Amino acid sequence: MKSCDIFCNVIDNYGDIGVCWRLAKKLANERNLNVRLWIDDLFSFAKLCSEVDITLDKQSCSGVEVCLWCKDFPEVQPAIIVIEAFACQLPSNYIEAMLHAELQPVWINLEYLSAEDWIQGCHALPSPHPSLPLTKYYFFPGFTDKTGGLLIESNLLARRDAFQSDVEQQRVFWKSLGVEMSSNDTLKVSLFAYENAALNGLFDVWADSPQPLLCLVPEGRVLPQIGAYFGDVAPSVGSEYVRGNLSVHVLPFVSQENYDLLLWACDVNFVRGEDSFVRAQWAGRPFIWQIYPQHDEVHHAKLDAFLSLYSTQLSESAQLAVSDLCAAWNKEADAGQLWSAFINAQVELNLHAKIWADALSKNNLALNLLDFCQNIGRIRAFENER
Ligand code: TRH
Repeated sequence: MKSCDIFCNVIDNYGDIGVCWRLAKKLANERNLNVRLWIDDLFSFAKLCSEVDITLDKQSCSGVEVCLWCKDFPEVQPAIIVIEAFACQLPSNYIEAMLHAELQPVWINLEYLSAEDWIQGCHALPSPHPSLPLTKYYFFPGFTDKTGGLLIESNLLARRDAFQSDVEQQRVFWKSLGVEMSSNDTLKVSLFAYENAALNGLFDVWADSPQPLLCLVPEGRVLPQIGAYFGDVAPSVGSEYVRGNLSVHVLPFVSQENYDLLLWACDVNFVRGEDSFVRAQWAGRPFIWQIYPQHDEVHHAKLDAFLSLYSTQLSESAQLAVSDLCAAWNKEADAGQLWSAFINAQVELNLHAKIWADALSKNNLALNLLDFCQNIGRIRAFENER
């Protein structure tokens, strides 16, 4: 059986482990690999996977061997495929072991997702180690077929469609979260965000909107701001607020599987970072992306690159509605005044979101990665024979 070691260094938030965990499950459960996930922060991991016991250095979760990545890294036999996520530094004794392995592992650096053009030229490039006879390969997730594609589980879109067309499944889901869904014409909006000064303006507009709006907020960084808006110093899971036509419900931070259901069940999703941004696209519903802010401001170029790719097939008015609201949300400017244009484009955005997800789903990251590793393995075997 093929084996794979995935190394995950949690920098902050949940994106690093969110992506690694998804990839680990996919390779173990759908591609039958022996997967070890080395992670240096079990606390963050436990937030999105309730199976995890933070007191254990080694445990099995959903078919994956989860190991605490500690300073004194144990002597282990490297796997056939070694994935360092987001350029994290592998332990030196592990690199040493790769050097001496009978079959040299295929060493992959799984990069951050971007829609920028340059990644198409860098995807799959080799990067020879500066001093050792080892080569690592860059693997870039992305939106075009010149990139590594995106992580998607098998049948995900069919499961999504079944859920979205089944009122009973949705009712059971809302009930499991403790949410009373009062009327069908309520617009449901999920809000997963970093702190954002544009929130108050948006809430003001939602409170005055002709259509009732229910905003579902998973527990997280934006919570104090929500509390402040409604004059509550201690907002927490289960808190509910009402102003005009706006109701807000604070949800727990749910499992990744349930987070998908939340995105599928809502009409509009505010997402952030990397993984929730991808999941919002699989949801096939309009979304607003808050990109992970970087000190050198390079994230604005990343945002523009995505928006221009995403909106190519949209009418001019829908393009503007999406890009203006996204830009305002990311610049923490007045997003409220842009809401009505966005929601007026809802029918077109819904249609487009489904077509977009279908097209992207053909470029499956895990399958591409395995094909790539197999090719490298073949080339090496061929070179050894010569
Ligand atoms: O948490 P994030 O802001 O992560 C960020 C980004 O990945 C960023 O690129 C990276 O540099 C930085 O971390 C270090 O957002 P992201 O990527 O959406 O990850 C959130 C994960 O949490 C995702 O896997 C979905 C999951 N999630 C749940 O499982 N349950 C929930 O209730 C919610 C809201 C999210």
